[in-house]
Order: sequence, then structure tokens, then C-alpha cells
Amino acid sequence: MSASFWQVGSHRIDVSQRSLVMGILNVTPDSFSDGGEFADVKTAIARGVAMVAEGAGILDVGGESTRPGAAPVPADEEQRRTIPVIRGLREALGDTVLISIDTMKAEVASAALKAGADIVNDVTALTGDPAMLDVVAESDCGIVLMHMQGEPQTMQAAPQYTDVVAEVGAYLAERVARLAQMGVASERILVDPGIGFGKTLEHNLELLRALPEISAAANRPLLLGVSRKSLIGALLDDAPPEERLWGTVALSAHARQAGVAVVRVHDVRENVDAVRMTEAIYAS
Ligand code: 8Y7
Repeated sequence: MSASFWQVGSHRIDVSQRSLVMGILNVTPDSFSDGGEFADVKTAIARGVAMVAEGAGILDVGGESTRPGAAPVPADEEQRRTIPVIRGLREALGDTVLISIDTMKAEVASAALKAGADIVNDVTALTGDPAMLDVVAESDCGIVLMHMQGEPQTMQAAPQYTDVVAEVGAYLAERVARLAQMGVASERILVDPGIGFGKTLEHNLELLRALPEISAAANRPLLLGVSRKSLIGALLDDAPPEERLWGTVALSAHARQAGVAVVRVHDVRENVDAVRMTEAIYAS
């Protein structure tokens, strides 16, 4: 595989050689699969430190649930939840880990970057808040652009595409081009097909089958989030979220085989093992 770089601040990461596992650190009382468990700041920091010990290269800190039907959270509440955790993680872990802020709000992203975050992970691909483009343009942070059809509250009602792979690829390419217009180097960006965000099971499977094509369309490496998602439940006899680990691990092995740079997961150790096995076979 030819070299392909992701530039995050001063870190120049060759993601064709080594993929990263991103650990999900939800600091929300309503998150669907770890509800309330990490609401306390100290507990969240300890959980982040443990994820790094398990092999996470990135921690994705989020203070607003984007699951279908979740209630929106005001910016000040989102900051109250996430900023102390980001500060604490930076203090505890120094530069041994990258920290991303999972937010759709410019104000939250800006505060998070000031508190030590390295990456903005925005499920609206920087379209949700008009001020978000300026926040990333004025920073040297890494950026994750995710595709979503519709809005979190209603996106699963009736997702429709003529050609889901072509449409998602074109959308992500357009968002990368828009950022380039603003002077944002494309090397700072990863793109993400947004599994489960306004997609039926069949749409999700088509996207998972076409990962290299989507990366090629946007000319950027991919981040993929499938951890414990409902497509896994749907494919495994309606398994509830706490029984979707093995399905997630299988998809992480597939993702790495398809060249995905970063997998976003709840269960770090198990997914690190899957990715390492695949890399032993394919990476050169
Ligand atoms: C994703 C995500 C979620 C994803 C990126 C969940 C915040 C829902 N999913 N960000 N966020 N990609 N980039 O089930 O797939 O974790 S929230």
C-alpha cells in the first residue's frame, strides 16, 4: 500500500502502515450502550487512561448523544461535560494519545481545542453549525468528516438513495473540496461513511462492501464507526448492544483489510487484537 498520511497538529501519521483504534468516551447520561456509566469526570478520565493502556491511539470525547431520537444538549452543558475530561486526560496522558472532540457545535469544538483536543469529529461534516468551518480553519487540528442523511432525530425514518456508495462518496469529496477552498489542507482530513446515520441495513452493507471506493472518491483515508451498532443486532438475531462485541470485532478485521485508517470502538482491547491480526497479514 502506498504511503498515506494524516496530519494532526504536528503529528504526521502514516495510516497506510499503522491504523489507530479510537476509544469512545461518552460523557453523557443518556448514551445508549454505556448510559451514565462515565458521567463523573474522574471516572471518565480513568476509563480513558485504561483505554490507552488497552491500545487506543485516540480517545473520542463526546457530551451529546447522536443516537436516533436523542435529545439535543445545550452548548454550555456539553462543555461542562467534556472540557474537564479533556483537560484531565491531557494531564494524565501527556502526548501519548490523541484526543478528539465529538461535537456538532463550533463553540464546543473551539473550547475543546483550547483545552488540549487534537481532532474535531463532527457527524455533520462541519455543516451543522455555520461557525464550525472557521474553527477548524483557524486551527491545525485533525478533522473527521462524516456523512449523514437527515438529522439524528429523524434520520432512520425512511433513508433513501439511488446509489448509496456513489452518493456518500460524492458528498465526502465535496466536503473535502469545500475545506480546501477555505485553505484547510486535505491531509488533515479523514472521511467516514457514517454507518447507521440515515441508512437501512442494506445501505450499511453496501457501504461496508465499498470502503476502498469511498476512500478513493474523496481521495482520503477512512474512519469507520460500527461499534455495537444496530446493524450488528439486526444481523445477529436481534442481539442487544451488550452482545454485539464479536460482531464489532469481525467488522474491525474487515475494516482494516479494506484499508480503513481508524476504527471507532467502545471495546478497545478486543478490536486492537483484530486490527493487529489483519495488519500482520496485509500491511507491508
Ligand atoms: C459515529 C460517530 C457516532 C461514527 C464518527 C454510536 C459520534 C453513535 N457514530 N463519529 N459518532 N463515525 N466519525 O453508535 O460512525 O457510536 S455516535
